[in-house]
Amino acid sequence: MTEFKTIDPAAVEMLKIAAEENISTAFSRAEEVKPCPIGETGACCKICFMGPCRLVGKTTRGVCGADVHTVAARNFARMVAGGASAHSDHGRDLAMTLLHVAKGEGQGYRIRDVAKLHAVARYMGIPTDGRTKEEIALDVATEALANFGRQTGQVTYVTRATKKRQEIWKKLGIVPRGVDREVVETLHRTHEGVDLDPENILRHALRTSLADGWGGSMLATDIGDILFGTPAPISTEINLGVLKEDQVNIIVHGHEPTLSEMIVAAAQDPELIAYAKSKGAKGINLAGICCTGNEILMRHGISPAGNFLHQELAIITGAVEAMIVDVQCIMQALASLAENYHTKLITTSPKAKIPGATHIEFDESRALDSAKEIVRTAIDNYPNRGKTRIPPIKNRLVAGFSHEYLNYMQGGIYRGSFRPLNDAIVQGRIRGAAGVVGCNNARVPQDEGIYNLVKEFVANDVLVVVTGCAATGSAKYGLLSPEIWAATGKGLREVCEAVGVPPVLHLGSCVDNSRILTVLTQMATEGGLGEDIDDLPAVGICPEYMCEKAIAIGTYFVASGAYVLFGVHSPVSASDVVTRLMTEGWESQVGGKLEFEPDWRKILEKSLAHIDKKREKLGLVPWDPNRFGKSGDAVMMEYLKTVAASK
Ligand code: NFS
Repeated sequence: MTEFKTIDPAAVEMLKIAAEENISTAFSRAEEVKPCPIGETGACCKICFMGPCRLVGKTTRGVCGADVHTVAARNFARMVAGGASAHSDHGRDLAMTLLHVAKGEGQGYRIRDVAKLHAVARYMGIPTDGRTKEEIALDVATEALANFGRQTGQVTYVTRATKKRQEIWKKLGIVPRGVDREVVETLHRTHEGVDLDPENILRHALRTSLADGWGGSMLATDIGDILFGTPAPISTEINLGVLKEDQVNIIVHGHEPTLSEMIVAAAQDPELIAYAKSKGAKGINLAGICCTGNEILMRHGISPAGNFLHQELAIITGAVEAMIVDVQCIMQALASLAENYHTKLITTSPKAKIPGATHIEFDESRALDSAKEIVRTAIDNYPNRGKTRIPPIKNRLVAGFSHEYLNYMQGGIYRGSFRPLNDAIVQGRIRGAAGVVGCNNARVPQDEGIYNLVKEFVANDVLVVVTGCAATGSAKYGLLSPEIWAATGKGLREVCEAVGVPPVLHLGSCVDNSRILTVLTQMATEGGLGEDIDDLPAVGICPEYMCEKAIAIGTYFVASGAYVLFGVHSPVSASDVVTRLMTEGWESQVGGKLEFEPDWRKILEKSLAHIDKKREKLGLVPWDPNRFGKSGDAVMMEYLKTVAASK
């Protein structure tokens, strides 16, 4: 490790400059601001004004008598509600956009993927025969919006889970009704003096998380695909080296594709390109940060400039004319940082303003015009650029794996299924599957856990799916490029070569973790690997979680039956009761469990042990690293060499 908490050489280069110029970043602030040792463990209660009560040492109860178990459970449930709100509000916004498009409003948007619209309509029981796409879209948007305010019944997509899973949820009383209802109920239950039983609080946390995973997030993914296209493999470059010396560099940062899609369109507008040239630039170069970066990467091949901890570093290059942000994961520090450079920080959402930033509200009714106005502001800023220092560091990556594409690649349009994947797992060519997802966290070395885990999984014949900042954190080091083949286990390599996919599949942004739910459900129902997600030899890992959204995601994977491991530290470590409820307790109730383990090596050990245990339980042959590798491209190349030599 370097003196900086990152394994990324591009980040190191920028952090050296920041140190020389006395510029503060999240990396330096993480050294200066120590985490509160009480809040960090979940032992601080600040939900009423007799406190805050800090339940440490001899203090075992707060003024109201709440013990540390109730306090830690309440804190955790509120994190789930916060995370579920963020992703689900994003889903709601997309449903609103679809509604506008269906009504012929929403300038610049259209229904791009009619096949996906029909598939979603089928999930929702909406008729499609003889109807226009606008008529169908109107019903789909209306049904999607009903998921938020529904008071009784269930969110529409509950029926997409396996029958067994639906039964488990029903029996436990955690079938999510409406997104808003579950979130509000969490806030009510965790208000002072309401639900004081940790087990009962945590059970509702499961329900709230399900409203996110199988509700708001899944709708966000589906409607995003309808409006902007379902992703298919696409290749480009990644890291700060994608910024261009001679072009207007615009970074879109945040989450909702409604904004970034229009910025993509505006940046390709010939008039604006000519305008950029009139200012002395050779063109307009768009790059992404965080999940909005993943959205436009997946659908347009726009290069990501980095993940969460790169947002400040991009500005320090001095080469960014504008950073355009909407909602989520946007550091307040960007505003004061940008004052040191010519970069304009432009906020666009009425929900998210930052003191010191320029606010240009993105108006969806005239979306394209709004986007053009924002891009023009960036171009106007190009002549103000001073010294630049773009690190010449980038890597190639392949992204764009929707679950539809995964299905298609395993047999084409007519015979697409998950059979080949399931068979490969049954035979032991593929040992199991791992999802590596989530954020960067300035408290731990940037990308270290993500990189090492993905690398080791692949070497051990574990197929990996990645999303969010973990996807970016893998791609920056070539793990999503052909370079990875040499380090891939023999069995996994054979399968991937036969099917024509890499061993690390980029499934998109964090709302697209819902794509993983769909993939896992499809694997479970395909046959040969049990009946439900908790039967699969699979794990979910969030090595560097940073925010509440990650907690909500982890929780809905557990509620869906997955073994989930988080890095960093446990936000409930103050309570052995809560820790046990989330592990043994949840495992007995829903088949999945949530553990926190700061050391990535231990995460790896536990993951592989879990995968092997599930293989054994399914009665599959034990994984043997040397059993396969006698076919495939690598062997063919060797064979061809021998043939050539013998001539
Ligand atoms: Ni996910 Fe996306 Fe990144 Fe973490 Fe933030 S961008 S929604 S929360 S930091 S992965």
